[in-house]
Amino acid sequence: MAKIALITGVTGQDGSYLSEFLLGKGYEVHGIIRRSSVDYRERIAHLEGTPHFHLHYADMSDSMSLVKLVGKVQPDEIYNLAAQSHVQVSFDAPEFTADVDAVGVLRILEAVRTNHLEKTCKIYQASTSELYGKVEEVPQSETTPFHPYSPYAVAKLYGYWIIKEYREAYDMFCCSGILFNHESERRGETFVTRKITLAAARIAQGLQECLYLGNLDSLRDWGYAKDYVECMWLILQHPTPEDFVIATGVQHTVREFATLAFHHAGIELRWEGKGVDEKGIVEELRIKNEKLKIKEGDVVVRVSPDFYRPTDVVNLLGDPSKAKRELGWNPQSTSFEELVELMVKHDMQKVTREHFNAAEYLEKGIVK
Ligand code: NAP
Ligand code: G4F
Repeated sequence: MAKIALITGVTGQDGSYLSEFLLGKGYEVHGIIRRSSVDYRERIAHLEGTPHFHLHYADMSDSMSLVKLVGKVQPDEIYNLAAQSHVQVSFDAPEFTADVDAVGVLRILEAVRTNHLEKTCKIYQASTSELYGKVEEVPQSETTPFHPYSPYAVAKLYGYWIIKEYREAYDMFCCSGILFNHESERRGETFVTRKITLAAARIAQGLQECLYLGNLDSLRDWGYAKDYVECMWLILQHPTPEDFVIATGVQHTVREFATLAFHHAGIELRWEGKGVDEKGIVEELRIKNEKLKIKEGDVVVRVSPDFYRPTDVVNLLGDPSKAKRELGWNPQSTSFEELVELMVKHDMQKVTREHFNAAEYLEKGIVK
């Protein structure tokens, strides 16, 4: 009998990779989608219609929908990935963030108990390095104290503790993966890495002149999302329910990410100034394109305080020793350099495909 997995957040970056991973392992995969006026399912469009992949309408803010769905699907494993996952947005929509990211976890746990599945259904909770927030030690491990530093992180802290509570109170197999930032070609376009790779691709193709960013000094431990979803599964296959830090153990600044991304787009940057006055300037152009709007010496990156946060987490570096030792997971399968390169390559092609092909068709009168 194939194992049955239920994924909340199936339309997101991680949900899409996890679906592919579990289908590859022979699972029957069920995913929760929510109603929206625009059906945004680009990341899982290639899976729709394949056998063993099923989508259901429900919402993390709607207990009844979750209870009914868990009862219908009878999952062996639940991967709770659904969240309002943008830290800056959580300052603008803190109540919604708490409802989905904190109480939503409780609703999943209660849906499992209501359906009397607590002894058979394992639950993975998408916890986060944001829990360390205003960090109390570097690097951060499973024993580092938490100090959440945004409404998002505070909501996720509730999720972390309620998972632990149900594990201890009801002997449920539920665990947290404390995942550090992980990115990919499917990363949401307003997270800093994807914002940079898309802008570098647009600037290199003459479609944008300048990229505006916030805190360039912020340090992150960035890994590749495709590598990280394997860990979610490994955590639920571990003999005992435990929490794990998942990270690469290497950190870089936002500025370093931008320098490397522009390099792969054919633009060498140098940096001048400090704080809001810092600028990324074109040192050398290695691309020839008559549509290009920039030349050497032009400013292509500026700082805008609009992207500063009321409180910002600035020094994340994970210690993945436990995951390496107990799960046999390799934190360095994809290096930082490989990650940046693959994201830029993808976005260079995406920009060409979406813009120039359309423009060419328009010029030739193919599309009216
Ligand atoms: P993401 O791309 O933003 O995806 C979030 C998913 O949650 C989407 O499928 C979204 O659906 C769904 N969702 C949001 N609100 C919902 C609601 N009320 N009901 C049902 N579904 C809802 O996030 P991700 O990067 O894949 O991250 C997955 C999880 O890991 C999140 O919980 C995130 O907080 C956590 N995490 C991420 C990272 C990271 O670096 N990526 C690191 C640590 C932890 P729509 O498509 O309909 O919006
Ligand atoms: O890419 P970010 O928005 O990711 P952040 O805040 O680290 O959150 C992501 O990772 C968490 C894991 O640690 C997840 F839990 C969470 O769900 C999400 O996936 O910002 C990274 C850093 C921040 O310090 C931010 O201040 O980049 C800085 N930054 C600088 N300029 C910017 C920008 N961030 C964004 N989004 N946009 C900017 O223009």
